[in-house]
Amino acid sequence: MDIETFLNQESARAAGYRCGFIAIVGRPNVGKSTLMNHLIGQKVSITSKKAQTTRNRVTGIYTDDTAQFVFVDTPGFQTYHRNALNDRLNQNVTEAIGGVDVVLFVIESMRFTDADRAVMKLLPKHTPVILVVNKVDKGNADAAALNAFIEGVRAEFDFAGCETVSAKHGLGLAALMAQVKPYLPESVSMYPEEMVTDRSSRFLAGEIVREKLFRYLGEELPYAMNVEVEQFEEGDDIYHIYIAVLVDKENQKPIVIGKGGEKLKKISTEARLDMEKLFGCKVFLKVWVKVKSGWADDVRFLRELGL
Ligand SMILES: Nc1nc2c(ncn2[C@@H]2O[C@H](COP(=O)(O)OP(=O)(O)OP(=O)(O)O)[C@@H](O)[C@H]2O)c(=O)[nH]1
Ligand SMILES: [Mg+2]
Repeated sequence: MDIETFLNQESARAAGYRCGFIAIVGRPNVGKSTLMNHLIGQKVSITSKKAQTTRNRVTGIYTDDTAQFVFVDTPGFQTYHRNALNDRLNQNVTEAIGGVDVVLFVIESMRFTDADRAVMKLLPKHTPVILVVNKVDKGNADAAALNAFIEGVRAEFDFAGCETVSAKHGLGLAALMAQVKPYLPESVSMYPEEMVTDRSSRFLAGEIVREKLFRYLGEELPYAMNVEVEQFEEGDDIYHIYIAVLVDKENQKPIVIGKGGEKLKKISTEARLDMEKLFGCKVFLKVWVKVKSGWADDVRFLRELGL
């Protein structure tokens, strides 16, 4: 093949290539982060049974020969409790909806609540919105009931399309991608092919620990906590990562640490395994608990526990 033919072929390919942004929105706990992770085939956004697991916008990038999909996972839109944290979360969502090419509005199969409706009212009028009915694996309805449910929701907003999926089990995801693709603008890719998120490894490491706190602590506690990645060193074949769990009150510390350090050990072991999978190398991880004010005491406390 001569160079001219080659260049013509290349520009023809570039001409058909698509690349764009897709926001994933919905009330807390409908499965937005699970959906994004399964769409891109990598776990970059944390998930749990508890509402408001996602606190920050996280992108997930999927690239193939024909298109690059840049998904933006958002915190579950809060409609009831007004406080500073929720205001910030909601602002994040509104901003995310602003600059994208497509919006995925995620709801749960057979459940359309006032909170869902409140989010729906904020959906953009001039950007295509696809209704994603998630968790169909729960099998809580026959086909006729599910269709009637979907018709009801579609009557309330002018959706560009609809797809029933199970994010958790990967059902309907290829069809959803196919629905999204025509709405992405023709453009060359914006991110390198191998990139799966625009978030740093350091940020993702902190998020993974936060996920384990959400999964292994009781109802209220994880909301009152934060994590701080104090050190993050990328070696050639091992990463050294030091993360502090910040709690408000002294009496919360033993709950995170658990009897004989059991709970903290479980949290850090699981976090380390997830990190090794995500970063593709060995990880040395140290997690400890810190009351925001009294960090010197913590060292003593952990020593007493033999950690
Ligand atoms: N059965 C079933 N469960 C699912 C499915 N998708 C998500 N879940 C579960 O729903 C819960 C919430 O999932 P997340 O992905 O964290 O939900 P989210 O919408 O990101 O939640 P926030 O970030 O808190 O707004 C988790 O326990 C998931 O395992 C699904 O397709 N089927
Ligand atoms: Mg989430």
